[in-house]
Amino acid sequence: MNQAKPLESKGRLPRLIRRRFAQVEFIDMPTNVSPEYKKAEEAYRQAREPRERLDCLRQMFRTIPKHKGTEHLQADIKTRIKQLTEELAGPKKGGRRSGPSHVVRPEGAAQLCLAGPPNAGKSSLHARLTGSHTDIGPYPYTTHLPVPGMLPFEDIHFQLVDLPPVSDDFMEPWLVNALQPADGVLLVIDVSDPDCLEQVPMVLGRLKEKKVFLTAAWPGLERTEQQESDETEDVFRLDLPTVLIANKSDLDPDPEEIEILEELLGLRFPALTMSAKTGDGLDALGSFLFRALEIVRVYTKLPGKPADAEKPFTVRRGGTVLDVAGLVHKDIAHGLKFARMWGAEVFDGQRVGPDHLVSDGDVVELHF
Ligand SMILES: Nc1nc2c(ncn2[C@@H]2O[C@H](COP(=O)(O)OP(=O)(O)OP(=O)(O)O)[C@@H](O)[C@H]2O)c(=O)[nH]1
Ligand SMILES: [Mg+2]
Repeated sequence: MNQAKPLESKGRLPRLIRRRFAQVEFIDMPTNVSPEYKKAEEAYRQAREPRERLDCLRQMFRTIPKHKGTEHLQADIKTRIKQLTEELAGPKKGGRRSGPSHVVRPEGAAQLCLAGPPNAGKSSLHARLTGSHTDIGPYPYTTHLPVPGMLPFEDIHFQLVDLPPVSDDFMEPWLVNALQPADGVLLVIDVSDPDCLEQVPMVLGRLKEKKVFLTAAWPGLERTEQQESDETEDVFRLDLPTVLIANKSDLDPDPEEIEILEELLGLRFPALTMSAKTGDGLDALGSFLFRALEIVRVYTKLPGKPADAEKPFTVRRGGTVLDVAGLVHKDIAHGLKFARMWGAEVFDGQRVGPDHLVSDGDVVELHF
């Protein structure tokens, strides 16, 4: 079974994790919104596919109470419906519409987007890490469209999406949409370029204008920053855990450079130093992502047969037997009665219910 399908549980868990870190209340929410609206909003938070998000937005617009107190929100919802509709329609080519072109459907254990200033080496890293043929050029603005690729790590893959740059002068209007399904961001900088001191705050600022917040809060890492407690939970706010990738270390091999840079910028992102040219430091990315995203691999088996040791299904810490069943097939999840499990936290063949939490390396036999 292909492991690159964990859409259902990925849709839920990262947002749960985001909410765990948000620790905030709906304090600016108009008090008289209907339960239908709240339900639509919750569905929007969990939706990852553009079409699903559009349906949720329409439902939000239908159910939001139409009065003065919600005018801003109504306008915001309308704008997003318009943007997403256009995005889904794709470019008009001779009257024929060609579908969504800028949002990459998540595959593998998690989706990570490469973002950063022009010419930092995003595409060079993407090509080396995933074997993709994304365009690389010695000049800025080489990349124009998202390019997906898979980074292998042990027996799983992470999906890396190469993106066009963010600069003071220009940012593709669809770039923030492309970030919506991501589980995290690789913020790539050219560590040998003194301009990166201005570029990092510029990138953060431009994304923040569009309500995308790059944070140091990876679920599997110790928390290093306090979420701004006066922030209200805006349904359109997107918090993305971010790792700073200090690329081109071959041109500036001072190992302390990145710490100094973070100190100067007042940043707390975890950082990895790499060179797309020499390949130095590239190996560290897979294990970092595995740990920081708390990926849990689960191997399935049929009664009386050995486990499929080749291709695990992946969930996040906090995922259950039912989540795994959902990845195998939605009918199996619906009809799931119990599972037998083998692993570190259970005795061999233990019978467990659908809500039982899974741990990395568990083997499950689903009974439905
Ligand atoms: N020395 C050195 N050069 C690099 C490294 N990574 C990328 N480059 C060079 O930097 C230039 C830009 O590389 P790209 O990978 O196209 O950069 P990008 O960030 O994708 O650029 P845009 O798509 O324009 O945003 C190219 O000339 C690469 O060969 C590196 O680690 N070391
Ligand atoms: Mg590029």
